[in-house]
Amino acid sequence: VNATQQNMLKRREKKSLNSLKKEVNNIPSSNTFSFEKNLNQSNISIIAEIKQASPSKGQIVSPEKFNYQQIADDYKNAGVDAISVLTEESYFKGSLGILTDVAARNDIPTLRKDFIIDPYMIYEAKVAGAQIILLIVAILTDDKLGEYLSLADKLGLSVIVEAHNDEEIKRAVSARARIIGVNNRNLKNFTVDFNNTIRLRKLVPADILFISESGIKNRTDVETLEQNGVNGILVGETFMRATDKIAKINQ
Ligand code: IGP
Repeated sequence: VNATQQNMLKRREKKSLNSLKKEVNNIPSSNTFSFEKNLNQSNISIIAEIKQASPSKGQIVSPEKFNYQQIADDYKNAGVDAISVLTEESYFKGSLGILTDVAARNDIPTLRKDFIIDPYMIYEAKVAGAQIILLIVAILTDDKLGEYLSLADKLGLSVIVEAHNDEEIKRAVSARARIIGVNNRNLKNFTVDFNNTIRLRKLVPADILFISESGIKNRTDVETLEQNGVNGILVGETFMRATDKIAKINQ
């Protein structure tokens, strides 16, 4: 086994569920749910994403320019409400290490952005320092969705429940999601459509917080969403490509 292989093995060496549970018990319960309280206020909240690559866009920033600590500092200085960190390794080139570092460096709530399909990943998010997780309705059964929502609640994690169509919105509402996120990007053909999001907003009871995700490029987009009752936006690529992130966020 050469050095690179050794590193890869080390990286993939996972903690047992039991040791994760023990670590969770030692985390002080400060700051819990502060993101949700923020999202409930009248001005639109911004979740800025740290993402090196994506399936639809390939490499977004070169690995040499992917200084995630600097990016997190810029997001913090721009006054964003939360930082989303991709932890999925194959398609988005993310990692749990990035999330852990970003969460440790500042007090802004962090979101574990991944395809969560196991309670293990929820404990992992908590131990990494996340305050929010994403649960995608399309990849979970009703039972799992309910189970993961209660686990998150127990651990003091907020959940953005991602839905794409009428049926999934209904499932998210029945599961008692407090925050629903609609992805403007159609995952089958990668096209971006705000109209679908605006239509779905009307199906969600007003007391459930609503986040619009993906493809948001400028002030006009934000105003359109704001006028249609959106509480928060999730922006990745546009901020990742901006050389002056603080200026772009405050534009
Ligand atoms: C950010 P964009 O177009 O601003 O880079 O999109 C975010 O919405 C997107 O990364 C996303 C995502 C997801 C990624 C939304 N839902 C689920 C992975 C898994």
